[in-house]
Amino acid sequence: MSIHPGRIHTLTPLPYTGGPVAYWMSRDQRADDNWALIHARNSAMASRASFRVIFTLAPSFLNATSRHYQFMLTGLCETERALAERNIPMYVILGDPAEIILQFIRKHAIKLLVTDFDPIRIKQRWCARIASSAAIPFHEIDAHNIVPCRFVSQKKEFAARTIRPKINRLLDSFLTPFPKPASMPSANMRGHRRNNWDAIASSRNTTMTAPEINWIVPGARAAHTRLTAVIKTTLKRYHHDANDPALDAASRLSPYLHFGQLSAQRVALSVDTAADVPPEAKESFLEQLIVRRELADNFCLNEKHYDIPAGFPAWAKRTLAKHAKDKREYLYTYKLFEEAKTHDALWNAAQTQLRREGYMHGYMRMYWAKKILEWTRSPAEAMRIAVRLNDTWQLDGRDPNGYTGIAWSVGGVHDRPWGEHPVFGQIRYMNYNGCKSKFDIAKYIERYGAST
Ligand code: FO1
Repeated sequence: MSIHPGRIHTLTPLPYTGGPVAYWMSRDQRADDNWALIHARNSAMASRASFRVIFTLAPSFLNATSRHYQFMLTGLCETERALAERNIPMYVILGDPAEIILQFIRKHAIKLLVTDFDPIRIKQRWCARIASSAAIPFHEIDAHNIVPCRFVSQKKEFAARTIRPKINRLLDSFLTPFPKPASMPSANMRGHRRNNWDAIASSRNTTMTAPEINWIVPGARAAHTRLTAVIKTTLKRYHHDANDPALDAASRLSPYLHFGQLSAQRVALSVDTAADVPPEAKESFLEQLIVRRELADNFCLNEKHYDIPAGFPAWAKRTLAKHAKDKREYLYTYKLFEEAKTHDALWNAAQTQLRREGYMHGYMRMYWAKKILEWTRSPAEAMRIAVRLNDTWQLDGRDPNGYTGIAWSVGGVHDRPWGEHPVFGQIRYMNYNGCKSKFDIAKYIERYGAST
């Protein structure tokens, strides 16, 4: 079964007339439920050609630390095993991704290159460099979104309410079951040696053993186990509890989704068919999973300044400029923020959860980012600090969801003007007392208060 043409974005418009195929895996780091892999494998099978998967491990990646590499590499190691069971060799090669891919194409006489879709600029640049040098067909497949990002809208969407109907109209065409996994002929594995994961891990000064973050187990299998558990337990009350940091009832699937160890489409299919879950719980969950995440990809693809104030809407730029000279009651450096040393116990608790778990509850992410706006000299400095903290400490950092969430909090992206406040202007305001009325902040502070 071929994939929906709406998922295919042709980066190099040359015809594929047979010959070795390579899938350059990057965002969607899984063997199952992966449209990019399915497209590449189908193309190879149709012309009885060889098929290889390659992951290029860049020297560094947007402030990623050992906790991210430990999580990602453990997942990639599991994916290598799952692919090998289907006679699909997976190469993990260290170095500059564009250089590695161009060498790989030459070495294996690759005649079709497939990669997965990722709107963040570093990836778009890697693809542009390869597309300008490799004279072979090069396809980018959206394996991350249920409704492909480039298909659902060709412009920067204003808000969830403008993209939601466009997504909903197309869900029936795209929220479809995945084809059964198919194996390549055993000859396809000929001569392939497994990757040396200890050497790869030590290149990141991490190990493949002790999990740095112990509330979550990396990898596709663990992702499915967690999804099943969420559907059996917290999903039922998602519409009531998900927004309450003290209850901690969110799915916590975001690290699996970020590293592509779990497919959002698989999650949606499972939630859709879940028994005895109230429709409003499903709807509220799918709104976050589908509309919010696809809006984030739309923003990062269509707004090149997605992580600086230049990407804010005009009304937000105006109101923030009007309040640029407002007195800041508190001013903190990156270090004081990072070490959770502000005057605000609730903010410090959120930052401590972030340090300790590599995760922060969605509601607290908004408060956390908005206070950085309030306690820094300018929105530009606030964005620099929030993005850097998010990329350095969140397991699911370095992701369109993170950049867009921060731009929403600090710069009113996808939001509207609210009542006027010092520093914020008409950017939606949040404060300690507002949180106090929303949830049991004493419980949250008590859990994370003692900063480690
Ligand atoms: N993708 C790659 O293709 N190569 C890498 O070396 C790489 C490292 C990496 C480290 C941390 C992290 O959070 C993501 C990383 N990714 C890498 C990209 C990731 O898979 C996602 O595609 C993007 O971060 C999401 O847009």
